[in-house]
Amino acid sequence: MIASSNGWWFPGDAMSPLGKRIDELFYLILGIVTVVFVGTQFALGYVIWKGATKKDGESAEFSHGSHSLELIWTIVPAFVLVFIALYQMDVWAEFRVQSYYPEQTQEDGPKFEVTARQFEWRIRYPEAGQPLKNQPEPQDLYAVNEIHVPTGRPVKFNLRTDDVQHAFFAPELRVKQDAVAGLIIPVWFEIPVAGEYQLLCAELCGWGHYKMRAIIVAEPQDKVNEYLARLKEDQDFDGVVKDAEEE
Ligand SMILES: [Cu+2]
Repeated sequence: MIASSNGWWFPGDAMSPLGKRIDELFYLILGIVTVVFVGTQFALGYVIWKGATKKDGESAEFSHGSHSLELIWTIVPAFVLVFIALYQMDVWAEFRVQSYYPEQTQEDGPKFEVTARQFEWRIRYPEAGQPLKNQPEPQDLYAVNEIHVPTGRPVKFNLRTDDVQHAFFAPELRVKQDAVAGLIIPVWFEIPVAGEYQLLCAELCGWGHYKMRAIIVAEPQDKVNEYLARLKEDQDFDGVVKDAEEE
């Protein structure tokens, strides 16, 4: 608890609802491990103390091959592991299994595509009002190392890679997903609070791996629309300055 309150483990509080549940799982497992660790240390200390205070002439007790001990330390951990496996299943499904993603993401479909490449993140948005296609469309909008998403609603996007394996890692959102060559992987997150969030590459992908940093800007939907409109303006700009023409 000391480490977490000082921020040594997590980069601050989880900024997504699913991230909070992932943290809870983390603390549950940490609690179980703590109990086991303290328990075994005490047991070890007890055995050492027993041996050290043994009276002369008292023979040691050999427990090697004890059937009941073997049973206990097989069955108890098995129960603990099965419990964790069952307990975390809904979080896992919501995180990774597309049919369990929030309903809104199923209705909306992917909002943009993120393509990792050595060494940057390329973002492709469909034209306003159009669905995202897997093949680029002429009216698509492009950005590099900056993603704009609306706050307060689950957002799904497609993750791919142009070259080697990368990993989409948004530490504050507790999202980490590999980008694998040849696959289009749907990922989702939800950010309730407007702000800027980090995106890193979490797969050593080459000499410039450390440079694969980007920001996720969470803002109200109308701000996102404004941003996309600006992108479109920039992209459609043909280099001809109208004012100069008139002079
Ligand atoms: Cu990378």
